[in-house]
Amino acid sequence: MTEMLLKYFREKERQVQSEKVYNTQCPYCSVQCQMQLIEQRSVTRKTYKTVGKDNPTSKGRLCVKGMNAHQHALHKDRITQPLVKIDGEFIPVSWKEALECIRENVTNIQKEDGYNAMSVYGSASITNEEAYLMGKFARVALKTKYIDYNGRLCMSSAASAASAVFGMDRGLTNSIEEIPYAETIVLAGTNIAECQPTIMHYFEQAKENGAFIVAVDPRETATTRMADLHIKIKPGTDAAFANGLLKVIIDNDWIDRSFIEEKSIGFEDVKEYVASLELEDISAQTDVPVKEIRRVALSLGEKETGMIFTARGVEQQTDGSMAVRNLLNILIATGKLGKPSCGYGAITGQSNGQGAREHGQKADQLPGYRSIENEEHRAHISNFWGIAEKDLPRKGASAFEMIEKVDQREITGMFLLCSNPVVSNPNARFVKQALQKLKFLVAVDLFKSETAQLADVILPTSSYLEDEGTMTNLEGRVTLREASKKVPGEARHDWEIICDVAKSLGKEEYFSFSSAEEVFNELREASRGGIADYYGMTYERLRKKQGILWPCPSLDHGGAARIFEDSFAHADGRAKMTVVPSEPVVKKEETCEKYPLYLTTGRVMAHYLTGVQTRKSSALTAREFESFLEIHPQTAQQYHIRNGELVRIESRRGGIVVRSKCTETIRQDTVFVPFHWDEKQNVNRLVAEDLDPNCRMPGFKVSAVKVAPYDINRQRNIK
Ligand SMILES: Nc1nc2c(c(=O)[nH]1)N[C@H]1C(S)=C(S)[C@@H](COP(=O)(O)OP(=O)(O)OC[C@H]3O[C@@H](n4cnc5c(=O)[nH]c(N)nc54)[C@H](O)[C@@H]3O)O[C@H]1N2
Ligand SMILES: Nc1nc2c(c(=O)[nH]1)N[C@H]1C(S)=C(S)[C@@H](COP(=O)(O)OP(=O)(O)OC[C@H]3O[C@@H](n4cnc5c(=O)[nH]c(N)nc54)[C@H](O)[C@@H]3O)O[C@H]1N2
Ligand code: SF4
Ligand SMILES: [Mo]
Repeated sequence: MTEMLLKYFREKERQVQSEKVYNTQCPYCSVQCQMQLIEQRSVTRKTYKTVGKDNPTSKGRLCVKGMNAHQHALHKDRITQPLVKIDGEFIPVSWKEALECIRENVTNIQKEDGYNAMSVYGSASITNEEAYLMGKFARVALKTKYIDYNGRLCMSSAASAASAVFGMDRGLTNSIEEIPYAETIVLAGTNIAECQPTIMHYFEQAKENGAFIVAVDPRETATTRMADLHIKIKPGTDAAFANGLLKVIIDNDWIDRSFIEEKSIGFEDVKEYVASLELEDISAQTDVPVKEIRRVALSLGEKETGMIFTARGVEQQTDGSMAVRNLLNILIATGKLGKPSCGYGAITGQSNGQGAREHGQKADQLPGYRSIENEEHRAHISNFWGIAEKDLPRKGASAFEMIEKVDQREITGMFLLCSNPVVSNPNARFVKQALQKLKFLVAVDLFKSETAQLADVILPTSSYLEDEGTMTNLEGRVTLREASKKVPGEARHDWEIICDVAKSLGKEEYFSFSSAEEVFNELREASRGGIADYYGMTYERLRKKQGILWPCPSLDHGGAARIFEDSFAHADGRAKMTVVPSEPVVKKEETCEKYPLYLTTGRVMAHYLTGVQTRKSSALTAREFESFLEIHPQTAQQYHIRNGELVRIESRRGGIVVRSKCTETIRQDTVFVPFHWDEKQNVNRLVAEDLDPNCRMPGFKVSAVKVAPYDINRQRNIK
């Protein structure tokens, strides 16, 4: 181009530039940072940038994922038309054809195999409105008991522990603003710096205020580096570690006797049990020096204020729910609940990790955190929905157990919305083989994920930029995600899709909504009087107040910042302590001569879950473009592994190949692999399918593996 032409275009670009602003919330983690996507148009091109918007939680901050989220939403691979698989190939069809295909197949399956042959697999990355509709869709439109969701693999341990101990399960028991004033903070199996980066600020402020911060993690992470003490625990032994803390606290009488007597039950049993334990044995079991156990106990026992936070490191274990309960035992014994800067936080994971577990998407649940096995709750909701109580199914099975039922051909059809179970469930190879046995699979997604590729029908959905609705963040704050961008092609919103399928099955009378707000208004009524009561919230109030913390039972209620100030949510008002054995009932997979190393799994800052979205983003992929094995240099040397080379990792269930990253930041007996990659890098091919008996959480954080260098030329292991 000549100089003159270039000048002309530059001038033109400058002249006709226009700007469009889309308000939204980040589609990724549970902080739900508010942001604006700014689209700048000129004659020659469109450019995008994302800026943070002030809000009570992240206060305008954004992390690298939020800043680049538009890259997947605007990606050319977005599905924009319904697809039906014909002779192994996806063919674009009209919505009418796709819905007719679904109607025919679902009707046939239910005729041949019964109502319960159809299953629904949902997600905590959808809005409250959609999560509510998923529950109603399964029970009313499909009349099946089989519905569960990806939150089972995420929040079920913490949720079941909080429900058992407090009678109520809300992410943070206190306002997030109280964190900076806590004198002791325990971060157990939570990597906030990489997984919820925009709330790190609260912990940094606590540190500036002189708090003693403890991080419990088998690896060094950006979070443990911020802590004053890093407990480099042996994977899977958090319950035993908590027993050690309880023992020291009780032996030294650092307990709050009046709190225990007035507000709890079960203390004497716990006291008796921990008295029978030896601190040296706990130290050997956890590989935590006695001195460190004493140091943490001293701080928790002596300081007036203190908070404990857990996430998946503690929870994704076959004893995850009990390990959390044991950490809660400490808060009860020391009276650190219901007071300023005294409380618990289960750091939720997905964008709507909290809300999506409250309104009926779980196998055993009805809206408002009601139970599907409670006669009163059943009568209330069936009456509200206008169906006979006898027609309301009973409880079904958990996410992974549904897949086992698919394998056994008890379930033959599945409606999957917003999840990629082939990559996110344990024993992934088994999961893929099982799903291939389905007579009919519908996947609602933005992309052709590894799971969607197995589907018979893929329905195109809208993204966070396009879909309006409420999301409940990690605090328990219900926020309204405004969305103003037009859907691409023929994509429809998840809530519309659920209603359209229900209508095609002849259930329009229960699913005739014309906006997300209408669905929310039904949800509010349905949740009224339940534990998670949203009745007092309206879109208008949520807008004005920038979100409301539940419970919010009436239109003049401001929401609850700190819960359990007067009493706990059980009928007797007391918190329940219970003995937690140091040895789990379902044993974690032990290492042996053949599989000598512990494998633990988790996340990196730049990628999100199964990576379907973040791997589409060039900015994020540039940061981390392939999976890796974090391994201690001495362990690497022992197995002839050099830094940066391909390694084959094998467990009893299969093998994957990833590149080594030698680092002294990890324990010598443990290796770490993130789970953001699929196919041959899918770490869940290695993970065992044992489940926590209380909440059916898989033990993602401990498997036994062996490692060896991988010779790419010979495609097999070399010695
Ligand atoms: N960047 C990023 N952020 C995310 C996500 C993401 O995929 N990427 N996902 C979101 C979701 S859905 C979730 S659930 C959260 C998860 O948030 P986190 O639970 O904080 O993340 P993880 O990396 O799974 O695990 C946390 C830590 O547990 C440690 N750990 C492993 N085994 C043990 C153990 O036996 N005991 C203890 N104490 N620690 C152990 C791991 O080394 C890891 O550093 O993050 C949310 N935010
Ligand atoms: N080994 C190991 N495995 C784990 C974990 C671990 O720590 N280690 N963590 C577990 C945890 S905590 C979680 S939360 C699960 C998550 O597991 P998944 O639910 O399988 O993970 P995602 O990658 O979020 O899958 C979401 C899918 O929905 C699509 N999608 C995105 N937005 C929308 C939307 O608005 N509507 C619809 N319909 N589709 C959408 C995406 O393109 C993607 O294909 O993985 C679990 N698996
Ligand atoms: S990933 Fe989480 S912390 Fe990062 S911008 Fe999104 S919501 Fe905020
Ligand atoms: Mo999660």
